[in-house]
Amino acid sequence: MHFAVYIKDLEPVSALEKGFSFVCAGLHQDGRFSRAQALALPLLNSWDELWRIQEKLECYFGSLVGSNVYITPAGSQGLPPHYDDVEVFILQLEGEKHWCLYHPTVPLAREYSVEAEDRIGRPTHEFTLKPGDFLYFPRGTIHQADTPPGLAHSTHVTISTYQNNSWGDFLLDTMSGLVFDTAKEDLEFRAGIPRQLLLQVEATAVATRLSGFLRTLADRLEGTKELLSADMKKDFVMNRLPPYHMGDGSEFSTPGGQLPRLDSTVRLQFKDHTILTVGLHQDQSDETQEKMIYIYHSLKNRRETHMMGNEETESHGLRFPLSHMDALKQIWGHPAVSVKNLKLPTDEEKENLVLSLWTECLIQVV
Ligand SMILES: O=C(O)CCC(=O)C(=O)O
Repeated sequence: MHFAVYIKDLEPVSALEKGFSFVCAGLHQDGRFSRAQALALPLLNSWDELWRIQEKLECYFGSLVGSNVYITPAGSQGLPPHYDDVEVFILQLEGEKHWCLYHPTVPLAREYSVEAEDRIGRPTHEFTLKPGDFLYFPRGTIHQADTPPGLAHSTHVTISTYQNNSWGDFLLDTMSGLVFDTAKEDLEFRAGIPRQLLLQVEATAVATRLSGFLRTLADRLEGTKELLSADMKKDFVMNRLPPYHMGDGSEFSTPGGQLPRLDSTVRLQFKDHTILTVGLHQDQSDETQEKMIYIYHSLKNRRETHMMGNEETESHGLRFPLSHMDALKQIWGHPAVSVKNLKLPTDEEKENLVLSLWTECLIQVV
């Protein structure tokens, strides 16, 4: 039998006494699980440490990074054999944990699933982690773990990333924009589908027709400089952690240093926390939707809403017309640029651009 409880408000110590394993997600979110945090706090320097690690990893991978802490009593097992939809990094914090890893039944799985004992075969790897040991296994690896009998319970932190971050996801994210753009210029894409097509059961003829459209899209894609991202970029930047900081974080919300002017040289700061993307004008409801440049950043994100994906999460950033792309690429592509050399027609536009970026704390005068 496997027993695991996911902690929300439950008292972790009593869960352990009852022989349950407990799993706590989001411990880096200050104050969210005060009892569980108090129990496991001595194992890391602080929960801020988890914030620091996860934030660094989000910059490195360019993908959300979550964490769970698992505390399992001696002589027990929390979860049955299963695989996850994420890349998994495990750090053993206290006690020991015995692990068995198996060949995936679904390599690079896109979902979590329990796997029946009779389907998993013999372990490919079997070992025991001790405090300080670190383990990585790829998405889809079947695994199970138990705490050996004895006195001590086991505590480990699992850090995971790359959920819904495959080429397939990226294709889905960019396809609609590409079709939208192509349809503006290609009459064939705007032609009506045959009468009663939606009622047809036989798909062969339609599939042949669609593959022709896909070839057109592929050719067009070869020469595309800007891809429209539907959600992936924005979702990442909105849901990720803010930069790690010790103080009140005012350097991310209040612009500092000299105000940029035409004769200034400026440089981008917090590049790892900023995304530049092209999207459709979100306030326009008519059909002639215009493309705009969106700059999103995570400087003002809150730890408390990390990966919560709820409606309260707001995006922070700026919007510019496409005509500003070259100037923005200059700022993004060079360590420092002189404002008067920016590729914009007027000095006023150059100054306005750098002022907007400075107000959002994205650039500084050097
Ligand atoms: O400790 C366990 O029972 C399983 C832990 C696990 O699946 C994980 O850390 O990914």
